[in-house]
Amino acid sequence: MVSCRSCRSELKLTLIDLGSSPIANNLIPSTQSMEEMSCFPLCAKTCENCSLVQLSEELPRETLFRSDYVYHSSYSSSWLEHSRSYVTKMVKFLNLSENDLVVEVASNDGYLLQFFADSKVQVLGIEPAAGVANLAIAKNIPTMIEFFGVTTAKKLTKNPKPKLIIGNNVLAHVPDLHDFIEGFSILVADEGIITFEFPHLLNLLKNNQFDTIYHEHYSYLSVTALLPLMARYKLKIINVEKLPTHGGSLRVFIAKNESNWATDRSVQIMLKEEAQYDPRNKKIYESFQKNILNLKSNLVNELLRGKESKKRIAAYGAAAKGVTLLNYCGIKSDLIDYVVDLNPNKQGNFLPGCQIPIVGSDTLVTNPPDILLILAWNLSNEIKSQLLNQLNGGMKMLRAIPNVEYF
Ligand code: DWN
Repeated sequence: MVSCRSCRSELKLTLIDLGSSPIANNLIPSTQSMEEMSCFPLCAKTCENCSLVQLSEELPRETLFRSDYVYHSSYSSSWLEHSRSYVTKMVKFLNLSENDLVVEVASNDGYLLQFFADSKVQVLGIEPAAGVANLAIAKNIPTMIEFFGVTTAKKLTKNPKPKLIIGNNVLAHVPDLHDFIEGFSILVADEGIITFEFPHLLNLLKNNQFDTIYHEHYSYLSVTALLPLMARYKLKIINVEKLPTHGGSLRVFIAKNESNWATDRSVQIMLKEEAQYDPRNKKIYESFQKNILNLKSNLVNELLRGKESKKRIAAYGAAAKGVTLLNYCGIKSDLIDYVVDLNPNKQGNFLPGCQIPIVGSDTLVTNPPDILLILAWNLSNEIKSQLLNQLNGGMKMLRAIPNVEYF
């Protein structure tokens, strides 16, 4: 990419260059496989015009969201709870009933739409990764297996227009933002609402969340960058909510410009807050780069110290962000024996690049570590509550984000 995927300005400013890294969710079945060899540049640039942060190189979406896509939304109980409470809120807010249609784009395994279906609201999922989409279909969640954009939106114009369209953690995953947003503007009812949730760039910058930079995430989002993109398709952001999920996310509410929905003051408040941490500001991006280098050296030194004093070290959560962290820091299976993940589709594989085997939680009992590096730091509380026995037995939990520390 030489130009911004939103405003098309030339991209000159580097926020951070993480070298090259393998595709985070393409786990490898064996350390000998050819796929293990493939690494691609991982460099985030900032658009000096519209402030959108984005990867400088773009991999084809078909390479990333394959039929065997391993991220299943239903493996976190706190994420399911978050989804359930959103549904309760939206059913009340929009007075949704069996006559209304709710569409979710990137509906994964039906983790969210199942709660709307329980409330008797009509639902439709759109999900390109066939494996997870078929799990939703098996739960009776009607799901179209395709990438969303103008073509899909036009196919659906014969249906009643959805009163609500949802895009949770999908905006970052879209190479062609114009086609995607135009699709929403075609599909949504005149007085309908669109909600998007996405990890907030502000937290990435403030809390050193550089590990959320990987090829699947083409963009890193803020209200500042989204406003002009929405305006181009006659859409307005009417409300912004802060969420604790994924290390601090935003939920934005969007409506048609010509609708009766009024814009809440939360939008202006957020723009002011973002201006304090603008990625175009030299002071901000230079200190971010310095922090990431410090973090790398602190983490490697801490693990080496552990190894020297004969501690057994393992990791928890074969999260996509863990692949960025470990590969950027050059941490491999010589330092970390294994990584635990509850998702059976991940177990038996290896993290790409660093070649660490993924195992089930029983290994924590059969081969207990002294130090457990939590890669899914966004789910720390949920994970900690499962590991009380091991923690009482002396195991220590370590995290790298926002800083390297035991907790
Ligand atoms: O945008 C994305 C975000 C929203 O989710 C995707 N591109 C992919 C994914 O990112 P991630 O892989 O970094 O997500 P998580 O949710 O941090 O992954 C956590 C991993 O840990 C999952 O594989 C499930 C696993 N897990 C576990 O083994 N035991 C999770 C919990 C809560 C547990 O108790």
